Amino acid sequence: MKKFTIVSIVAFFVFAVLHAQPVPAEDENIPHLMTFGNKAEPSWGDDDFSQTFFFLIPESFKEPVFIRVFDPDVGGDVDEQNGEWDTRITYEIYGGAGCYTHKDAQETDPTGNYKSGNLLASKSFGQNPRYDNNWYTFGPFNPTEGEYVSKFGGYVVKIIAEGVSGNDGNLYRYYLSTSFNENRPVEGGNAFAYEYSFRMHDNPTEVSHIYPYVDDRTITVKLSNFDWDTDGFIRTVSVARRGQMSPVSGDDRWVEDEFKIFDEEKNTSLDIQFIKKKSPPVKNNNVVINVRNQYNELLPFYVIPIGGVPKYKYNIAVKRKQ
Ligand SMILES: [Ca+2]
Ligand SMILES: [Ca+2]
Ligand SMILES: [Ca+2]
Ligand SMILES: [Ca+2]
Repeated sequence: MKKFTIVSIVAFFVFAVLHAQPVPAEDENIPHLMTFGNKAEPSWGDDDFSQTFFFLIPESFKEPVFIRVFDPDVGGDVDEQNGEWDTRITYEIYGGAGCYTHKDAQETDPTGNYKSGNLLASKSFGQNPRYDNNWYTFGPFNPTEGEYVSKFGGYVVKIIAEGVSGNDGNLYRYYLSTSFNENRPVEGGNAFAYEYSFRMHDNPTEVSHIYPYVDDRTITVKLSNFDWDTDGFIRTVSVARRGQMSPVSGDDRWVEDEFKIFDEEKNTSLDIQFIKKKSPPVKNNNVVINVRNQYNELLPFYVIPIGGVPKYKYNIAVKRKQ
């Protein structure tokens, strides 16, 4: 069965060639990633001031790639001010052996050797009008500078954004591109994280999503959410679930929800939906989410969900009730 998982992931790379690689991606409908300076109170919505993403580049792709960051600075437009602008954010890009496979790199907290691998590039930003509401580009990188991971059939590069001073909120996005100046998708590329720290929409009619991939070893999952400010509810949809509600956290709190995985959900993605409260609307809501299995391992959230966005299948539900 394990073999099947590997085959299905490789097949995914072969067929999912048309999507772009904005992070967050279109199907997620998440406005921005969020990382605060390390002097902020966690009640602003970031528990650890560090966020890791992995980019996947299929083995078949031989051209140089660039990692572009939108609004990398902390000031001016987009960002969240707390007193004076006094925050610095450092972006570090790692490749080479262990950048993905080291176990500390696959955890939620910035502890141990989570900066595993070779440092390929780094840059630090404070308030910087030149990159405010604009793009900064890292690279070019040769895909083989990443770590080859056979189960993905390609190379993995890691980027860590970390608030190294100050208490303001950095909002930003990424794009894995073939171009220095423009956002051009890498054919068959993808990106994933084990924990998302992000900004919800202000508009209460917008629904954001993440898509954790459930492999065939998964029996139960534990969904943890932080600092949701009691903003609506979290709903899980899958091939076998029409819409299961989970509780959301209040200010500066973690809340967990654990549930069993159905056989039909193995080797598919879940669609975890963040549905905002209609009134009073919660604005500037920064939140954190992760999902673990029964072994306490984290499930990856792919920006382009593996197997596509899952659709509830009535037939599966009927079969389950018989
Ligand atoms: Ca400040
Ligand atoms: Ca800015
Ligand atoms: Ca920013
Ligand atoms: Ca919040």
